[in-house]
Amino acid sequence: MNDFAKSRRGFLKTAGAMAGAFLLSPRGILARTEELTQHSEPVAPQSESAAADYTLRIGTPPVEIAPGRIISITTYNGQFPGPLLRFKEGQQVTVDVFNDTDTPEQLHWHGQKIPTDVDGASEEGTPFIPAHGKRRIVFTPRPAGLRFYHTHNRAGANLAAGQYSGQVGPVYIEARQESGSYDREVFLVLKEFEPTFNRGGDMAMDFLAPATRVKSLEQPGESAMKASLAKGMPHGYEVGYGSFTINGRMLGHGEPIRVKHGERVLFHILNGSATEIRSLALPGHSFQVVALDGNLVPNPAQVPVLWLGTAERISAIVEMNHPGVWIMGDLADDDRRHGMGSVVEYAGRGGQAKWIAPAPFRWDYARFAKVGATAPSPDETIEMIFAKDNAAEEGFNRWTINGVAFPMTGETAPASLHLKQGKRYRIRMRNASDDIHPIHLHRHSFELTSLAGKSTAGILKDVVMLGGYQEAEVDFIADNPGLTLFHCHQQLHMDYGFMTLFDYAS
Ligand SMILES: [Cu+2]
Repeated sequence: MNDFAKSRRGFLKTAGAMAGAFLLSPRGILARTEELTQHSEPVAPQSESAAADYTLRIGTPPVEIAPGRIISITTYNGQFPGPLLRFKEGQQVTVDVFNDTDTPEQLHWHGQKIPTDVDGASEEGTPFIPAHGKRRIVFTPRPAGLRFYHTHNRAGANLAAGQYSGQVGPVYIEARQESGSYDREVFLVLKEFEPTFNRGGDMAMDFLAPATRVKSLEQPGESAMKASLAKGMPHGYEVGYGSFTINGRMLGHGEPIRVKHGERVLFHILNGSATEIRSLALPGHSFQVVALDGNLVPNPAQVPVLWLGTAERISAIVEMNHPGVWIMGDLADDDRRHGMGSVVEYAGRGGQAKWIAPAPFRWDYARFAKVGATAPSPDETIEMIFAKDNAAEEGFNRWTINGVAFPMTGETAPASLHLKQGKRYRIRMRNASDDIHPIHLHRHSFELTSLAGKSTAGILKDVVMLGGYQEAEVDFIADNPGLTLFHCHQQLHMDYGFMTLFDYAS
C-alpha cells in the first residue's frame, strides 16, 4: 500500500499471526483501569491537601505485545495503552502525573477545550512535568466524547521519544445525557512499535475522496523534489515499524473481542500512531460512524472501511449480524500480518479467524456531513501553504507553513496570527507536498467547510487529513484565549518545522 509497508519487509521476524488467543476482553481495558487506580492510590503522596481523582505515572517498565515479545517503551502506569480515563463533561478533575524518567515530559489532553497551563504543550507555555518529579493538573473536561492523552515532547531523531513511545491513552468524556442505542462499548487503540528510520520516498496513499489534486500545487512540488534528487539528495528519512498492535497486543496474541449475534457494539477507535495512517475493516460487517474525533456527526452513515490519520478517532456502531470468527484488521496486508488486527469471535463459533479484503473504498468525511447545509461565512480567512524541503534538515525533510519552519531548538516562536475573541476564522490550507498531513488545532474544534474544492458543513473535528497536493478549509471560533498550537500530527513533520502558534489579540 505504501513505501512504509515495502520498507518493513526484510527485518520483520514475527511468528504465525493466528497462534493462541489474546487481547482485550471488551471490558478488559476498563477493568484494568479500575485495578490500576486501586494500585496507584497507596503510592500517591500525602503532601497535597486532597487525593487526586486520577494518577498517571510515566515510566519504562517492559511491555509484552505477544508471548515472549517484550519491548522497552515509556508508558503510562506500566501498561499500553494508558488507562482509559472516564471524565464527566464540565466536572472538574484533579490528575497527578508522576514522571519516573530522566526526561521532562509534557502530557497533552488532545481534543479538549482547556487552558494553556494544563493543555500540555511547552510551545503554549505549559510547564514540564520534571524528570523524577510530579505535576498536579486541575481542569474541567470538555467537550464530551472520545479524546485522548499523549506526550507532546519533540522526538526529532530519537525514536524512543515523543509518540514513538507508548505514551498514549484514551479519554472518554461523558455528556450530561448520553444518547445512542448500543449494547456495549469497546475501546481500540491502534499503535506500532519498534520504529526504525528508512529512506521512504513518496508515500502514495490514494484513498481520500474527492481525489482532486491542484495543478498549481503539484507542479512546483514535483519539480522541487526532482531538482533535489537530481542534486544527489536522497529522499528524507521516514519511519517504519517492526510490530503492530491493537490495545498493545499483536493480532492473535490476546483475548478475542467476544460478541453475540444481534449485538450492537460501539467501537471507540483511536489511531495512537506517531506517524502512520491506519485503515480498519471487519469482513461481512459495516460501520455506522456516529462520531468523528469524539464529536457526533450530522449523518451517521454506514461504511465498509474506516480510515484514521494519526491522532484521529472514530466512534462507530457495528451490528453483529454475520456469525463467525473474523479478523478486524488493517487493509495493508503487511501491517495486518505483523499485528495490526483483532479477532472478533461470535459466541458458539470457533476455528481460525478469517480475513476477507473489502472492495476498494474511498474515505470521504463529507459522507457524514449535513446534507445541503452551508457553513456560516467567516469573519476572516487565513491562507496557509504547506511545503517540504526534501532531506534539508540533517537528512530529514524540513516542513514549512507559508515558507517558515517552526524552530527546532526548543525556543518559543512568536505567534503567526493574532486572533480576536469571538470571531470565526477560516483556514484555507494548501498542500504543496505529496504527503497526507493530519492537521491538528489545539484547544479548539474546527468545522470542515471545504474538502478538495467541495464545500461541506456540520462536521466538527480536531484533526483532518489533507491529501497530497490537495486543499481544504476548516473554520473555528476563537473562544478559548491563550497561545494555541497548530501543527501536523505526523511526528516527523511536526518535529521538523510543521507547526505554528496563534495567540489572542488583547
Ligand atoms: Cu504532515
